[in-house]
Amino acid sequence: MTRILLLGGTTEANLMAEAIAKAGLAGVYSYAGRTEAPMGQPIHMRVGGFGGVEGLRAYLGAESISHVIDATHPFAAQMSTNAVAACKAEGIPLIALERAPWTPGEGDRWTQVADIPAAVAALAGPEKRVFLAIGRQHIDAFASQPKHDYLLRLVDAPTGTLPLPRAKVVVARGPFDLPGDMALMRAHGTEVVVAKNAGGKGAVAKIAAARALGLPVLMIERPLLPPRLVAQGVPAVMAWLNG
Ligand code: 3Y8
Ligand code: NAP
Repeated sequence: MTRILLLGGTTEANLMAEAIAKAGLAGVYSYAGRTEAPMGQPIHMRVGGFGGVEGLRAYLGAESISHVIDATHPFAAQMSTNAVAACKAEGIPLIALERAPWTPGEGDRWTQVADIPAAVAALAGPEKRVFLAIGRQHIDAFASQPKHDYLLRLVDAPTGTLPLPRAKVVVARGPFDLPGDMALMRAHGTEVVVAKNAGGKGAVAKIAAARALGLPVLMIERPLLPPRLVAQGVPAVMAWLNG
């Protein structure tokens, strides 16, 4: 009896959930609970952490999960690491549904940095108008560079005061588009974009907008993940499920 745990929170996970529902397979879509109102899904949903590797192992057993699909965001490194450990310990097959990273092309002015602290360090120097498009969880790291004029794009309105004295907030949930991001960056007078190399289509608009506007991008590279079976698309995952 196939019972799938789909670790979600991305565009790819949403496409995967549709394929699971269409195939009439039993599956659970799992959100971390980062946002106030996560999108509905065509399969059963659960929201919230599992409680580390041990909590995930207990969940896999209690729910008689037969397959785990990790379709989380490339920067959700802790979840992906826990999934590898828990599935290995429980002897449950795991596959990761990944999207290729973006690569710089003609007209791109990227500075690739290893991680968030390196992006903060790269912002030393004269004050700038910065589009900080990395979400909410790592804004605090940029408090050590308070002089910049930040534009923040968040999924939910911030609660409490922001750690940046000069920050303008836009509350918006992707996927985003090129005209919208060009207009947003022009209105803000953006001089540099800070982005995670998420890959995929949902967050790429700001990268294309930076290229069109001739702006530099501080591109944060993906965290390293433990080795695991990887698929680049939904059909490959469906083939693995039916394998
Ligand atoms: C809760 C689920 C879909 C899936 C939408 C994708 C695309 C739009 C673009 C910018 C960059 C950012 C952020 C972003 C994008 C998709 C996808 C993607 C980037 C939702 C969602 C959840 C989250 C969590 C949220 C993080 C934040 C990151 C905003 C739902 C809408 C910056 C990543 O407030 C918070 O705590 C937000 C946290 C993790 C990164 C961060 O560190 O703050 N995503 N995003 C998931 C959960 O609870 O498990 O609410 O419906 C999903 C999506 N966000 O087609 O519907 O697939 O990547 N998400 C980044 O890529 O840099 C925005 O502004 O240009
Ligand atoms: P993370 O740092 O890798 O995970 C931290 C903890 O959050 C995990 O150990 C786990 O808690 C819980 N968690 C994460 N994803 C979960 C999921 N899908 N279901 C249940 N619990 C989950 O994760 P993150 O970077 O905060 O990402 C959280 C969610 O947002 C994921 O669904 C991810 O796909 C989505 N997302 C993230 C980004 C990003 O930039 N990071 C971008 C777009 C979407 P326990 O240890 O208690 O199990």
